[in-house]
Amino acid sequence: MVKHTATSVVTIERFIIEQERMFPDATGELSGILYDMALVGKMIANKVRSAGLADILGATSDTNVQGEVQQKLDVIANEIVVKAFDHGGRLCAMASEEEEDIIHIPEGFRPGKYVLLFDPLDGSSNIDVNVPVGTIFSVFRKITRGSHGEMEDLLQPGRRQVAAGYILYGSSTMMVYTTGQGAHGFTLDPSIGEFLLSHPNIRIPAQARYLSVNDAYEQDWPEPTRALMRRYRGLDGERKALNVRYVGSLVADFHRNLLGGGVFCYPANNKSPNGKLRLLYEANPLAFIAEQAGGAACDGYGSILDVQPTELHQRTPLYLGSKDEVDLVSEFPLPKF
Ligand code: AHM
Ligand code: MG
Repeated sequence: MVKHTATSVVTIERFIIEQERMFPDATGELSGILYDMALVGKMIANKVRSAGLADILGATSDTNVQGEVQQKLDVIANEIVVKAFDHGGRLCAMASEEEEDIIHIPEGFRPGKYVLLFDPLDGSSNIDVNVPVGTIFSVFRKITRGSHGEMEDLLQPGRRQVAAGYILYGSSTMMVYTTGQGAHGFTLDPSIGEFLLSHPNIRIPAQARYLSVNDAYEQDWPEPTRALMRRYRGLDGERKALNVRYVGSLVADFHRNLLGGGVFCYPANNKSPNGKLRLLYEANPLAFIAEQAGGAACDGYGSILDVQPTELHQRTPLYLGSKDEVDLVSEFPLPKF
């Protein structure tokens, strides 16, 4: 028998297998979803890396050299995810920020016992200016009885997620995920095409350094939101100011605050009474990771993970990151619009 010597190089595959072994009844299906997500991450990373080359390589405005209509990267990323998951036998339904309706598993393929919700390329308006973007995903166990997935399976409170994570296409490509056993980060080594464990058991620093908010909306915020932001900025004399950092790509903003300590805010405002971000594709998965890393997430009224969704593309105000900063929100009575 081959004896493995101890090594500090842990591939994502090995890590997933070792986590699965802690659950003797595990069937390996959830592990399979995580591997497939890592593969999807590599495929989308590949597309994102060459995004700026599309014009140079002979494409005209809408049509490429083969006469095919050029697709936008978020549409390509969406197809990559759907094709990677629709035939694997692990999912019974999907929902994507890019698609209006529930995505069913095609006829002829065995449906599995999980559902996947995802934002294939979040922050995609940043692609044109070479700013990091990300893929976000959320997995639930099916709760209805039939073999096919239904809307009810997709509309579950975030507290019931069995896995969630994101892939950040930044200066390096990273995948961060949780299955409820801590949040773990892996960095893609492009020379070997493997995600390697680089950030085991991430803990968000309790001492926050950053505030991420788009204060161009300040004129539309209600007074309690303005007061909360003044507190974060140290303008009311109650505390030291946080540094403001806002990329405009949620995954990048969240990732920085997860590693460095901070709070991301997308408050409700007079013009967008539920903010902008989507509960199912953005807020829930990042809230699960934040909590697993010792942080928190709320919508201004309660925990994000306790919200019962009513529709697929539901928006939610979002305060996400270091626990003390998120808890501070409850001291400011934000009105419901
Ligand atoms: P998208 O899903 O259409 O890409 O929009 C989501 C993005 C987030 O990544 C980011 O946090 C937010 O939109 C920024 O919005 P704004 O420009 O209003 O500050
Ligand atoms: Mg998005």
